[in-house]
Amino acid sequence: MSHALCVAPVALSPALLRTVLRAFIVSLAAIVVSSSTPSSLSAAAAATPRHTTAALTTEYQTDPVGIDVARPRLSWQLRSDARGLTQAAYQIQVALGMDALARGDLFWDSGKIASDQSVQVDYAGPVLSSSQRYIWRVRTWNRSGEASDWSAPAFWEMGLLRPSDWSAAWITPAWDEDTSKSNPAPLLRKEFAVEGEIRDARLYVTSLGLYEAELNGQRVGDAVLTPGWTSYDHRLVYQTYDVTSQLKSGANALGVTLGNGWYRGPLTWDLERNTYGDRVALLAQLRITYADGRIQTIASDASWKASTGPILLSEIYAGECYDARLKKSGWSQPGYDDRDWSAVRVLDHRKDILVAPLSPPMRRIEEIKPVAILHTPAGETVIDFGQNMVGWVRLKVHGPAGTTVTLRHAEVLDKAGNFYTANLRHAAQQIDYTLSGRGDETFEPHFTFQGFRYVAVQGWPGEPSLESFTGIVVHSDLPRTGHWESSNARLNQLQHNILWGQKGNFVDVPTDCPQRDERLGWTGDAQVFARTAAFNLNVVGFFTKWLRDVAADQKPSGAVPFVIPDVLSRNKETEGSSGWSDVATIAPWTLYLVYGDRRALETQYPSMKAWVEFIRTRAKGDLWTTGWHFGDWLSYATTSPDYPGATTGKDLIASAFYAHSADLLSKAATVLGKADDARTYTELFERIKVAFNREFVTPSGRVGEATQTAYVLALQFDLLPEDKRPEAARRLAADVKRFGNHLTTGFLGTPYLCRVLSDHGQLDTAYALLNQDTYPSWLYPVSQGATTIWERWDGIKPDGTFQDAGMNSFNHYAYGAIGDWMYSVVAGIDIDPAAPGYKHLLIQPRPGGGLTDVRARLETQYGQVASAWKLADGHLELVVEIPPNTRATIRLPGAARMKDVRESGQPLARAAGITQVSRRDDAVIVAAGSGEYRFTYPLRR
Ligand code: RAM
Repeated sequence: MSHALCVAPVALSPALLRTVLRAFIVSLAAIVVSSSTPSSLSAAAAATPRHTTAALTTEYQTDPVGIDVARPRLSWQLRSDARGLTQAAYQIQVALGMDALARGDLFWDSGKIASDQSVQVDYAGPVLSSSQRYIWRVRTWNRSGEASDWSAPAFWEMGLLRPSDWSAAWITPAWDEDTSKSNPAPLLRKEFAVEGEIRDARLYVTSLGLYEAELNGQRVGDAVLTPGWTSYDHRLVYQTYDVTSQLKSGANALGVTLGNGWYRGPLTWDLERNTYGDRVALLAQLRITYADGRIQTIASDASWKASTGPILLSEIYAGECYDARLKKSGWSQPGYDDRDWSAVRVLDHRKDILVAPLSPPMRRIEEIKPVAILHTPAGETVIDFGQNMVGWVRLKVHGPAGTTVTLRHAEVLDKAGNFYTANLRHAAQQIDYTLSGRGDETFEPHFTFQGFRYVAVQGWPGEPSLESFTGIVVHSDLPRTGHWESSNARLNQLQHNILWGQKGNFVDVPTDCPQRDERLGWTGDAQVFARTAAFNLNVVGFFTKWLRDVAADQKPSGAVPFVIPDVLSRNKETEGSSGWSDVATIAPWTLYLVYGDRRALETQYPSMKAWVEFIRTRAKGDLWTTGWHFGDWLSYATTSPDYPGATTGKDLIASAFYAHSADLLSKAATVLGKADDARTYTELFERIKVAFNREFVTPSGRVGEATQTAYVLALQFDLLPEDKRPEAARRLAADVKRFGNHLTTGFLGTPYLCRVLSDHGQLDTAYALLNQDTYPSWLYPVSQGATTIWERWDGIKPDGTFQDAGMNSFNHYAYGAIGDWMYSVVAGIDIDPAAPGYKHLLIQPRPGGGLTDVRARLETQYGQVASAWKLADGHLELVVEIPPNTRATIRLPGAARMKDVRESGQPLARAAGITQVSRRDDAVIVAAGSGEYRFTYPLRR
């Protein structure tokens, strides 16, 4: 077996405002006003409970250290056991220390503000200073005028706000390198003395390339693959660590290992090196504040020393080659003899691009124990982790010095049960670990990650056992917010696969895939998945950060590149592609809907507008019929002469997205109070619609080539006149049925397929698609044992062979966009665009598809929302949880008469927290305040 890596690095090589929703709200309002039998139950709601104020966050984070937002937004939650709690007023106090807060020596006091706003309240005090910590607390008043106690104090701490705050210099090892190949990872070190009692200490640090810092032999922080990936030409993130407890009096040492990462390691299928620069470098600044107020700064400068260590090669795609015999024991501790180390040199590089993180860093999130050791027909020893995962393997090994253990990583075994790596293309995903021979050795790689379920082991000293291997799951540390479960095990597996597709690809950047020589921030994939992503994990910081990179990499023409960070058309022109570049409008609007984040919308607005204006320069007669587009990527294709496949015309797709982006821009302009723009883009949207109908819609209601995606886009983007919608939906449903309840959609049509059907009276067809388990369908991969979402509907074909190895990822979240429908329609947790961020909730489950039990919950900024329904003996039970300071409109499906409905065993009229009840079609509609409600009723036959 050859250890190619060690010897010669191989040629490593939102959804939008929905028509129906709107119609629903409008008609609901009408019903509440006009219904002949409205029950006004406000008396029951008037009793207001005692409450507390808790869960304080600043810029969505708990006690963040090192932020650079000039006016941080403060949020809190109200808590109470009783129903119907809303906030009537709040007061925020900020002080420069705990003692000052206790003394009432305040930096800012908002005073009592009459407002029900409890999330994203702008700090409005004096200007904030670099490195300063601000302690804050809040109290709230309910509608009865009762105040909560003050919350427990929370804090935020500012990072380095100005380039001039950095006294550190960029440094790189002084030696020359052949940058046409991978080089060993450099170690940089510096000793310094601490004299006096330390109050606190912070390390501000970043790198060109990746870094891992150590203080006195101990790792700094638990983030990995820092500083993450941004549009490095314009924005480079630095991290701030509280290292107070890692320092000691007397001699100390700081050591940093640098890796190539995305900065200069091989990237894309062309394995291009040195994308952003050809030298790795460090920028580090340690700020020690002594008890007596003195400040000492230890900064990267020409006095540092450099050497190399055990990491001979570490690249994102290629893996790592580590020789433990080369470890420099004690190198990041004081007293280490570095006389033979090289000098460093100062590198000229910008500091005005440094920004504090907006998104949590990547971390080791969980550990997976392997389930089996396999011996393949080809004679390989393969560890099966039972889950397609992303991260790396921690191995524990004991053996003679110089033994090299090789781990290769793969997502699947082939039909014969052999290890299969062809779909990785040039990504070697290989770890070579050479033992030091000193006792039990534990190893994890450093500047790389792998996408895998199976690991082939070679060179193991003796027999490997399962205990020797642990899968370390790595991704951006985004809090889990959503849970979805049902009575159907296969749908639960689908939900699991969606979540794992997200875990595997939310690696600081939303990537298409985590395993082959790609792993790029494909805009189309991110666009289609954003809304689903926001159910599973809290992605607000993650997308806010990435959208800044979208804007940063947007071309002067307004065109948005295919991938962000843009490594495909960096320094080149590009036109973007419909459905991909529209991420510039769709994602900010999604953040606004899901998190009510007006600031993200405001920040992105110029980018949104530039994108729409770019299309305008390319459009002809209000249709976008020029340029090159990906189209409905990977839609159903066949060689059957009878049915050519589901190819939707690119002119139609591009024009539909042009309309949609103009529509979202006009909505954003309205929210932001830009009246002129709102008018301009509403008119543009209307004109595109007219042109779209003229060009693509026949008098009898056929849209384009009558593909599923054509109907889906036309309906979802609100392009058809009202009288044509039912017919379009009917034709769509008929097409689905004609193909035996199969979908034929690709990346662009799939996300909205079920939504459009259920919104337009075709719920049964939507469920038939969801339950389908033969190709093409969501459950087909599940039936093949998938543990993540596949790139293609038939990554593994029914005969067990694989799709084209050139493009066959088994961890590609795009088709997981069905998750949105599972949460918002099946479980029924939906957003009112007029009160975004779940301030006004729409709970409107749509039972069907043979399901008898569905439970979903979502952690919002206000607290937990839950919707769980059960069907038994012709009765429905719906348990709903509404967080404090929000209200909900709850639709009880299939409830014919108000008087049949019980809430916690009581008639509705007696239920606390319920303010209004009305009836519409086959449902009873309940308006409620916060609290948990248990509705039961017989279903209409
Ligand atoms: C593939 C990517 C991605 C898709 C593009 C068009 O290479 O994997 O998913 O958006 O092509």
